[in-house]
Amino acid sequence: MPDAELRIGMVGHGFIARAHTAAWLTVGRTFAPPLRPRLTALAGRRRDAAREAAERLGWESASDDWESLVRRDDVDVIDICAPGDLHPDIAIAALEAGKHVLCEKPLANTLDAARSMETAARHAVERGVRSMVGFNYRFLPAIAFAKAFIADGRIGALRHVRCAYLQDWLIEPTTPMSWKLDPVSAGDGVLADLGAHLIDLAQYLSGMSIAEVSGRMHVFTTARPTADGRPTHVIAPEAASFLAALGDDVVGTFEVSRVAAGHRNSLVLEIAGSEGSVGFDVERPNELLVYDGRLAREEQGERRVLVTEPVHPWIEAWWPPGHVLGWEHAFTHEVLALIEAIADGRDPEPGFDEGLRVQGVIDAVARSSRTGSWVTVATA
Ligand code: SOE
Repeated sequence: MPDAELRIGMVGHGFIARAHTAAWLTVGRTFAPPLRPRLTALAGRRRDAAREAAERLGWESASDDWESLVRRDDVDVIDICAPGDLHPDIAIAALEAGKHVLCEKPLANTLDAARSMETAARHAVERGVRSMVGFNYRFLPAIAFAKAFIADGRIGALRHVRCAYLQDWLIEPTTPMSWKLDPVSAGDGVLADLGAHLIDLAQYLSGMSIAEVSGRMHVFTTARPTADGRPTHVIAPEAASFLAALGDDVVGTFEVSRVAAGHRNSLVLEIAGSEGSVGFDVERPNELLVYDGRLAREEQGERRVLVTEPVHPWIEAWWPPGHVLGWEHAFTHEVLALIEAIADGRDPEPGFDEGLRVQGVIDAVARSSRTGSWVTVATA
């Protein structure tokens, strides 16, 4: 293992912070990263809860003060696992303090906030300070392999992007409010949360930008109790659907929901071209469904590719073929990409510029939902 440490400060200690913590702890045991992560400090809203989480997760210190954390001389990276309304203040303060930043998706809750973060990130690069957005699904081997497969022209000229990210944790009207339902902390709700992933994957896999959208957001349960029983009537969107034009000649259909009965965390996508298609389902994360239209017609059909060979992205460092990976392994690959970029003195991908592109699409879908018309995605 290298001598040089990369000292991490994390803001937040919810379930995604737990996934990031596992990734920081695992990356050095599985790969040979040029810098060794150290879990230096954790910050949360409440000191006692932060201290309990730090003890349980293995962080060396804990506080309720992210503003001091981003200024610590013994911290090199700030890993933001807090609600979206806090992303801009934390990221900009960290970048200005010379800390590299990993920020969970979506970049922010508004287009203007995302713009300010992307500007701060661009200025920070001039001081050798790097930033990255946590679009973790890019870092599953099957998705990275699909990206190369499509880029190699294996499905021909792209025609369709068809995707859905469906959950059902809100299907009960009595499920109480949480920060993910509050438009103040979570912006456009499910469109920002789950839609951000679909938008990023569509642009990443196709290599194209979503240029125009026509969409609709919806709230089914318009009044929910707060955790202490008080009624509340302001609920961020629980479902959204939209059509999209990508580049000049590709059509897209997108659906996200938190009330899709029977779907716990079902991210399903298909990219179809003139010569074939690739399909993915996060509930089968090691598999790609490949259709090759170039085969003789009598041999054609969708086949299952098990993406666990040593030649597949990241697999060689893990286990022998067929010893499958899970949802959490993507986060280890994500932090590995950040560590290697910092060590090499280059910008990691996806950067805040990609986060801003996604935010432009979220903003356009929300505007389309309010106006009922097609909306052009803002590009800057
Ligand atoms: C991360 O993989 C993720 O998709 C989060 O971004 C969602 O918010 C969570 O509901 C499921 O996991």
